[in-house]
Amino acid sequence: MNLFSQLAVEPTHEDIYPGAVLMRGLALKQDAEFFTAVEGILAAAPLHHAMTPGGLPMGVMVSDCGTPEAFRRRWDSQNPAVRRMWPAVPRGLLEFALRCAVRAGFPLFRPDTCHINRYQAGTKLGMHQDRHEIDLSQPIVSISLGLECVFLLGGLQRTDAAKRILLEHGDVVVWGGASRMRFHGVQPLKPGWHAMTGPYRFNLTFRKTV
Ligand code: MD3
Ligand code: FE
Repeated sequence: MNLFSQLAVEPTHEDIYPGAVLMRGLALKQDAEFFTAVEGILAAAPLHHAMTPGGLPMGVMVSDCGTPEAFRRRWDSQNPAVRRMWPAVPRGLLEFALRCAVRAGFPLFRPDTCHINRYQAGTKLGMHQDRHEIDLSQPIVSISLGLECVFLLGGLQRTDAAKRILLEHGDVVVWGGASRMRFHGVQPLKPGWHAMTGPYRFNLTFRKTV
């Protein structure tokens, strides 16, 4: 654990690359409120295994909340895990995501979904681009809760060298502009225990998808 980041009085503001802003600890003051909101979402929209484009189950478990319009765009008659309408994005989370985007220089961010990833020991996320959203001028806001991970941030080509970034409980990253289409992934999670989330890491990503 990076003790410095947990003890810092003020959140940081680090430009990793143009358009990629890391604000360590920005969610710490409201971490319990946010985790309670996550538990509420998961009660209404249970976690299920993410599927590869080829239809194979992935290690990471996922859920979503958001608007009916966003749900309709994502709804997949082939995927029995997602039958029910999504719950709305909880107001506290939505307002926080908007404030994060403004801080990072994206005052026009209008998210319609919050996607939840849950990792446990050994779960990884291979290098990929997020290209399913329609309006790529809109950034993605991400909040990490629970166990730390090593995040890999690459370039616009899959083979570009990647930076390794430690993401810890309470860290917020905004990805937009020239960094929106960077390849990225998560290294296999190390086993551990977090006082709030137990053996898990949660990542919330707020997006505009419609
Ligand atoms: C970097 N999630 O759900 S944070 C994903 O930690 C995803 O669970 C990771 O990648 C996680 O798709 C990473 C979010 C993130 C989202 C979009 C990005 C990082 C990004 C776009 C460009 C660069
Ligand atoms: Fe991604």
